[in-house]
Amino acid sequence: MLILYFAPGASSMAVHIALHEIGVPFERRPISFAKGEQHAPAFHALNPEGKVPTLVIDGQPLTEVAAILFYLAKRYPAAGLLPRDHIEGEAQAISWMSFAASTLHPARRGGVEQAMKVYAIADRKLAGKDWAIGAYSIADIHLFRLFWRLVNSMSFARGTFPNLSAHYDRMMKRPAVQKTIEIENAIGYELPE
Ligand SMILES: N[C@@H](CCC(=O)N[C@@H](CS)C(=O)NCC(=O)O)C(=O)O
Repeated sequence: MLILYFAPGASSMAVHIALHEIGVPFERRPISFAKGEQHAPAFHALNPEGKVPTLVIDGQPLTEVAAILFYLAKRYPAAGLLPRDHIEGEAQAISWMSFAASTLHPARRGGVEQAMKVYAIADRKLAGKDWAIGAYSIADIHLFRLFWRLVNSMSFARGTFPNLSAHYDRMMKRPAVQKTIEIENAIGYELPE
């Protein structure tokens, strides 16, 4: 049994997309940031950091986008979210997700200049590729959610990130992405600036 604790538009959106890609049944538990539900003791018992995503797997909480995406890709290999029996491909996906979590995710808080600098690096890393590691994977889902947040929170000239923008358009065509956005939009976004 899988239970996803999430907030619309937050980091948890990546896990929500992956669950729709896989098509596995799961229970949704929205967390309202406006009501401060991430600080509730019952939620801290699952994730002492008080952050989403938290995925409860048969009663056991798993935190951090990269770890949850990795778990889902390995647990449900038929979804094709990681290359099979290809350790180099898996390592490339982990490399992208580490870069996403440690460099892209905190960049917005560092201001426009910092964000532009690190997203330019991501854009260069994507040059000549449809997908981050060549074939579609969890790395694309992680990358997309972060760029989606940037696009919806900072204004920059069209054409600033041609490769990321093309990747964004490719991702927006995926039914799992469309379904996630539709569900999260219906609940309502309560994200900080
Ligand atoms: N390193 C974590 C970051 C998760 C994270 O920062 N989640 C934010 C939303 S994007 C959150 O839950 N914030 C609630 C809060 O800080 O009160 C991951 O990759 O999963």
